[in-house]
Amino acid sequence: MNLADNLEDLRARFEDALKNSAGASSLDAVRVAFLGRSGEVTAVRRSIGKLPPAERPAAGQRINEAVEQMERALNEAQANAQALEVGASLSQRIDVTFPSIKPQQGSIHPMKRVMHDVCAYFERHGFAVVVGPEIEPDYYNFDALNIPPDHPAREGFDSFFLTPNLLLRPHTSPMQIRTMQQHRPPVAVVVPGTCYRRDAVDARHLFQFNQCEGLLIDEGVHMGHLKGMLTGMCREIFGSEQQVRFRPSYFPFTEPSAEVDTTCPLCRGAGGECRMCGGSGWIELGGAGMVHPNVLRNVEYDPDVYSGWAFGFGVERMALVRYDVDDIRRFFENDHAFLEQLA
Ligand code: FA5
Repeated sequence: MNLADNLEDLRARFEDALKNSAGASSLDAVRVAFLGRSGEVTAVRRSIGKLPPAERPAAGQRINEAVEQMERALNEAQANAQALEVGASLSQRIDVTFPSIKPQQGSIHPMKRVMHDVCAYFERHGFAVVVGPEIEPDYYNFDALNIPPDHPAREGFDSFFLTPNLLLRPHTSPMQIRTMQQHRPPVAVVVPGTCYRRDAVDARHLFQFNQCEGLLIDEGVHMGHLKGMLTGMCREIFGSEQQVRFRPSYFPFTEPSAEVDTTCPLCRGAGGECRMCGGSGWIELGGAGMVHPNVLRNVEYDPDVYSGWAFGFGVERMALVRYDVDDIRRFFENDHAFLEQLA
């Protein structure tokens, strides 16, 4: 076959191949087979070397023309194929009833929700919400609360000291003093806030936790008011079915003092080997009592005129009970699956 016949044959086969290919990938295969570096056109080009030198330039030009035509045809076919593919994808039906992927949504942390609800309960009863510093000197944490330096009750508040006289507050009770220093009676405040203790962490203890403190001072305030308010708060937070008991206790800053317990959320009062309540069937929610006359004197309130009560409840402990959680550490593990269940 001479060069002209060769080129004619090549062009005919190329056109057939284009016609028979469907889609961008088979067109690309045609391009490789004919126009690629080891394709058929290259083989024809090589045959130029066998021609007499005088015929070579004309032969080269004919091949180049053929290649240009083939490339044009290929580009056109590729553009058509692409347009068909886009058209096909646009005409695909969209099922608008198909369930969509639910976006992850944040929610208020369960501890914060309890804190908010406790504050809301007291606000409804005329209390103001106040907050105070997390770093306090000895004076506010202990001395002014009738806990002098050598008092054994200090050991109950195993604290993180920053300097010999400055510590991360182990309870919210310092705010009793700060509030009474700033206001004359009547005083009615609730104090939510974070506290820190060097406690060993277990199912009901953290080293960083939250308390809600309450303080009411006026003339004629008595223990019955305290019991009524705390019983109402527990009903609101846990519902009326949850059992709550008041147990005589001791705090240097209240007299008389009580601790408030509720049925253990893990064993539901059965006790035994329960790792939450240690077998008692109850867990402690907080402490409370009538403000000690010495504390009133420390802020220059006359204990013969004014009386009052205070309480301090653990917020995570309340959340344990409200949400039926088996371990207090869960609140700080940032486990989305757990938090989503309570959202
Ligand atoms: C106090 O902190 C007193 N300030 C409470 C008080 C206030 C009594 C006003 C009288 C008048 P107590 O150490 O018992 O008390 O702590 C109160 C509550 O805080 C506990 O019942 C518990 O619910 C919570 N709490 C204490 N330590 C931890 C801890 N390590 N982890 C989680 N919660 C804790």
